[in-house]
Amino acid sequence: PPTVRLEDYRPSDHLIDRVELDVRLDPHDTRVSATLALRPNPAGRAHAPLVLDGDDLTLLGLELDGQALAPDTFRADASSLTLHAGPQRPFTLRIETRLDPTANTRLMGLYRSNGVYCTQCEADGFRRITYFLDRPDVLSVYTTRIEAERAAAPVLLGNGNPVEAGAVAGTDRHYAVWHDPLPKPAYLFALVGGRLDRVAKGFTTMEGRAVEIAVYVEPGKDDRAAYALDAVERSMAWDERAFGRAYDLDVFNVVAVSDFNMGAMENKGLNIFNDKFVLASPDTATDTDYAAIEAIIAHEYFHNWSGNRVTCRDWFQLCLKEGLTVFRDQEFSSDMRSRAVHRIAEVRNLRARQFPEDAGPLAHPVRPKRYAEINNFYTATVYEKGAEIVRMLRTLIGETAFRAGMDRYFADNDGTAATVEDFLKAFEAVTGRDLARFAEWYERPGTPRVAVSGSYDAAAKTYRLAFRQTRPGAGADAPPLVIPIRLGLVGTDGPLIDAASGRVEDGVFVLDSAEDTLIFENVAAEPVPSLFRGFSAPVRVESALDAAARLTLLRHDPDSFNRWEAAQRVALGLMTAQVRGDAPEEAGADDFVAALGVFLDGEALRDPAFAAQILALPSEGDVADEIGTEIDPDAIASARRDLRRRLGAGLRARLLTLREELAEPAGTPFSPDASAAGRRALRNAALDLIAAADAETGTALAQAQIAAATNMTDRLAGLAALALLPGEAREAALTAFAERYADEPLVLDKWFAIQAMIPEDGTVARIRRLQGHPAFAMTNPNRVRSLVGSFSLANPTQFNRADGAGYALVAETVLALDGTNPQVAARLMTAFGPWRRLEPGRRAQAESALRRIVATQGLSRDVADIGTRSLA
Ligand code: DPP
Ligand code: ZN
Repeated sequence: PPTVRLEDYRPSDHLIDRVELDVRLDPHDTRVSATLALRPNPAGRAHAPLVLDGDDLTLLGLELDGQALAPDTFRADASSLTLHAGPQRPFTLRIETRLDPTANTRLMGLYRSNGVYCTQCEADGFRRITYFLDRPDVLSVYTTRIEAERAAAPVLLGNGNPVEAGAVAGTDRHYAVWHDPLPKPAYLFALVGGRLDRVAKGFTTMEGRAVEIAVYVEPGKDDRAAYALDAVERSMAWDERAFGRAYDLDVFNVVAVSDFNMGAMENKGLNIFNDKFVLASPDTATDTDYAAIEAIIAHEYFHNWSGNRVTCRDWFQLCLKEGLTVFRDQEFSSDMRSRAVHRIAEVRNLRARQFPEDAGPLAHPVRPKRYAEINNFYTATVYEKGAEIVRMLRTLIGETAFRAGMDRYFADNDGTAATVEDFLKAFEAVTGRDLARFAEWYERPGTPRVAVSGSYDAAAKTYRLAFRQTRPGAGADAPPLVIPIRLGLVGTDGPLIDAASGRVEDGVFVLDSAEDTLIFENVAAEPVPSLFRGFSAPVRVESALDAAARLTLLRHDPDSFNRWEAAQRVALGLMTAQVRGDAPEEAGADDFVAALGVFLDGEALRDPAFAAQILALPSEGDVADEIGTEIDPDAIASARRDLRRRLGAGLRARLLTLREELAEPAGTPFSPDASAAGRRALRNAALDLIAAADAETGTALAQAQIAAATNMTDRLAGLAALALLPGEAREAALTAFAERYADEPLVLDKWFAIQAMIPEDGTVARIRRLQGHPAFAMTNPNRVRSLVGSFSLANPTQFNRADGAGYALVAETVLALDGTNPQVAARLMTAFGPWRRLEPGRRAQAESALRRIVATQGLSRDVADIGTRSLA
């Protein structure tokens, strides 16, 4: 496939100032009339032909300034429309196309989801609606008239503000006209038509604008929309407070649809969501779901400024809006919930998804330099590492300067399509700093390593910390990165060490050379260094701290993140030692159990959410990532099982008591807030460990919890605990759950996922059976991700079965899906990413599955691209 390169960027030869769309919706014969006000771009080439993008389009009519075009003046096919000589003056082009939304299984462009007409245009779906300059640096003002049969689509929504609506005389059809006054790229276009229920509330912006916020859901589900509606309101208020950003239209609409490739989409004034991230009720949504809804509602809303008002010049700049907006939604969630606990969740996610990506064949810079298929670059690297870069920038320049820089960025780039350079320029302007070297973070793939060693001089009362940074695959001449290291010293017996080093400012040391040494003066006793507090940079830290020193940090570090990190490192050390067959760390494990016991006694009830994080061991993936090569997932799973068993046995009495203490008194009304969720999380973390050590008690507790559950979090945690305990009880609970939620696809997704994650030999066969379940559908991305995605990403022993049966299952699914929905197929395939790090037998099996996919005729560009890069 042709490769697009960053260095080849040039401005469009033409601009489109205004777009008037007339869309007559019909299940199979939708007509789109697009009137485009075009003109030559002064920054483009003169006399260039006009080449409009198309994808799978049927052209019905074409007029230039009201005149039908002579056949020899243009060429049109399914994927482009070329005017051989575009006029050297402003002109109007009217294009009529025909679409079949029902046949659109790719879920890009205009399609139907459960009978609802909806659109998805990012990154390049608008060209599936009409021929267009489908690139993010062409900004236009849109007016959209939508027409449909009234009974089939009583609700008609577009971008911007509603202008007019009415009946189409003499028919059973009606129409609505929407106008979006703010110029936008085509990828932010959207429309919706369907039977939908609505919940709404008013909001007055800090500028005094009255806004009507509405959430639209499938009929009968309006009682599940309240939380999303509330999250929109809180997001609007927060963006005013935290970033001075006010909403800019009279209405803000959110629509939930059941078939959606991504989580959600930030179309101007009309966000379209995967219903999984809107619908919530205590009986159907877990605390994790509530938190995800809050975060994604916020994310899409925040795009209104970071993405829409200031958009991207080209798709290489995707992190400009995504990394920044993830950072913004993380800050929002931190303010709504517990900052420390949220930071832990962010880092868990980064390590689970981005670190492996960055260590494998699909690694790419946060700002990629080339792509064959842009849809494959909506990655953890662009999003999550992109957010970490913004966070580091704030750490480097401080909160006040950061806010000033953000204000400057919005002011200087409002209404334009910007670049990463424009972003950094704003911060250079307000700080007077040169950020050229910091910008290196955007340019190179790979997770940097920072090795740190400390030495104490008792006579001189000095403590030296030596740092050395390296980057995987970077040549000797690669410039060092600018790495902010938030740090401090902790005394072994508790009190903080108040030592000074002139090079630590506000707790932050900036490592900007390959090697450097910090010297602390007046250090009364040997300290334990607390490094990268709050995970101040997305690096791997190598330090020789022993378990005792780490347990000191668990006890005494004032930085919560590093307390958690210390416990994680000790657990990782114990598990990797077992996997490598190093001397069995009996004593080490006992010390760990004892330290957790002390921790629980002192703090479990004070901050249950944090305690739940401390109890949750690093995942099998974390252990694999730590080991790095010749990975044997069975050995890792067994080491992790052993450690969980040991914790469960050693802490049993405490965990049982905690479960009692944390139980909600009967009749307590459900609250999804962070503190109630934290109590449930700890109670369920306790259940998990108890069951790991004692199947009988675990079964009884889980069954009782399911029977008494008043919310999905507890019910599902009970089921998840049982899922790890083979036998009758598990199968009976699974059956009962499926019966109870037979009509709830989103809940059955959890049921699919729980079964897909069972770490037993029978799981591949179970999944094949479930693929025939009436609730499963290959056409629905949520179903596929729940059943097959959960398997490939969260069941390491079974996906990586030594006999290759797990790989075969996923490969088959990728191929089965590729013809209908290549985007989701390609995403599923990324699970093969770490294949080279496996032990030789599995590596060969994974490689042959990949090669089978790649050798298949007629692959989509999406899957071919992932396949080629994975094998490169
Ligand atoms: N809708 C996706 C997101 O918000 C892509 N823009 O991240
Ligand atoms: Zn986004």
